[in-house]
Amino acid sequence: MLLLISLACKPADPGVREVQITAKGFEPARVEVPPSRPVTIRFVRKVKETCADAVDVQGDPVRHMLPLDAPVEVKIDAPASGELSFACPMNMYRGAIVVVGVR
Ligand SMILES: [Cu+2]
Repeated sequence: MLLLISLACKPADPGVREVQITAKGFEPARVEVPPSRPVTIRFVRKVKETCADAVDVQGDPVRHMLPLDAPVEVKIDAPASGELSFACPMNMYRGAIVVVGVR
């Protein structure tokens, strides 16, 4: 019983950030992460009609397809500072993974 309770109360994984793709693009378009740590960005496309049916993340050679309503996890290594951009294949909708905080 205690185990069940502790599982139910388990906080969301702090190493995961969720970005939804809506008719207006990536929301949030600015994702803050701690420096020099691996982080998972979970993209979820929530709208059927959008050109953001895939995402390119800076420094990642793989284009990640984003099926409707199916979360896609992209693992990145946050740099010590600065940011990594991400965008739809046409580079119309854009966002950034922004490093905040000190090492
Ligand atoms: Cu686009």
